[in-house]
Amino acid sequence: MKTNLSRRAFCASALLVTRLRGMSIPKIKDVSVITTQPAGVRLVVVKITTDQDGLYGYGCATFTQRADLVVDAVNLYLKPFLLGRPTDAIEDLWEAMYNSSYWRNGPVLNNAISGVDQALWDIKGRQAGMPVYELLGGKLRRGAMIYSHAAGREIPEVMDQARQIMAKGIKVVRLQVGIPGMAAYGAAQTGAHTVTPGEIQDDVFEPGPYARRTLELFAAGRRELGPEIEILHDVHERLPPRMAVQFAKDLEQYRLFYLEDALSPENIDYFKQIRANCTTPLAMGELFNNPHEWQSLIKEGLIDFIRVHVSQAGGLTPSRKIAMLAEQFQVRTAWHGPGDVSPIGHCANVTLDLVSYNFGVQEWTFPSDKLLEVFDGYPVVKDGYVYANEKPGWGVEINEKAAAKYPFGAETGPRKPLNGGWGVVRRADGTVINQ
Ligand code: GCO
Ligand code: MG
Repeated sequence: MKTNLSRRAFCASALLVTRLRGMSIPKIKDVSVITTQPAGVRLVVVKITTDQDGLYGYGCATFTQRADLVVDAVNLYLKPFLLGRPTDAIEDLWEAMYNSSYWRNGPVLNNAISGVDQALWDIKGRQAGMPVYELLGGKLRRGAMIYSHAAGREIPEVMDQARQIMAKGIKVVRLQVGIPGMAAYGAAQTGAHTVTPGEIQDDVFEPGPYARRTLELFAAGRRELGPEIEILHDVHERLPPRMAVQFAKDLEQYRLFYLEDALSPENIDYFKQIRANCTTPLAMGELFNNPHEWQSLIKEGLIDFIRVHVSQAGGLTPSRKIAMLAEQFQVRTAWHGPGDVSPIGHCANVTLDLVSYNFGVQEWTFPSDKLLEVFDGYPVVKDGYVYANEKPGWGVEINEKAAAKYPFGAETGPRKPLNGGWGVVRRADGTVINQ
């Protein structure tokens, strides 16, 4: 009895809105998933088609290590749930999807919800004939400052890459260097040891050699690249907490723009100790899926940059709220922007960068030709700033025929059987560590 009443009231108000607006509210006619890996990384994009000809939208749902599970979450659970519903009720649908699984805040379901959420914002922008940033109150800045990655097996290689990046007018550079005989994050591997002869080869990493070599890297960075360039580094949660406190302190002299993921989500309590021991700016968040992970860090001012992966948080709708919370506590944004974010996701990042007063920096991945063959409308970078493409919605069109040319499964080598997933990283004694 009660449900029918609210559904009837809901439809009646929709009719009233249609009459008042003089245009009908589109309904969700189909929900489909585009999977492609033109740049070798598995990307997942949700497409929502409406009952109005030519009106559809795209959203990023990329969780590359478990991409197929996100596809199933959309097809098996969100599609039947969404068909026939109005596309304009974005917040309502977000809450409905979020609560529909009862258990919530996980990487697979959040990415599936994100794909739908971002597609609905795309539809609303296309309907309004405006870029999504206009729907969020318009630009606070013309473009968003980016950072780019300089990496190499040896320090001189990293310095050369950094100079090339600086020559393009880019003002912030991430520095990562390999560790001889080990598997460092963000830099070319220099030969993995096998822990147990004859068994599967797992990567080996030792925190001591990594920390010492990275300190040499930043000494060289300041010496060779000068005091002005902003430099940053990603620990990728590879240090035991006590060492992370020491490392952040030892790096203080090199005036980093920020130090990222010095701790794993499981050890965020140690941020208090890093704060108590040094002034190195701290960034965290790409691994967060649950509001409890970011709220206390932001409210207690234990980080300076929030680095959430927008689709891992559930899309544009929740990420906007994270940005607004962070603004109240002087925490700036640095949305996660690696190669395992689709071009749609990069557009969502840039949109948030332009409309959030507390914008900090945007991690940027430059597109390959194959990626541009599939995705048209990738935001453009000029003199170290990325600009919106100024087209309605996200302004991205997908060539689905080209997307089909790059199906999942192109991985080679020991990763092939892992379906885009990652292997294992171990200490020299065989202990498994965070990736
Ligand atoms: C970064 C990240 C990435 C992640 C990757 C996981 O700062 O860009 O740490 O490199 O490791 O996105 O799939
Ligand atoms: Mg990172």
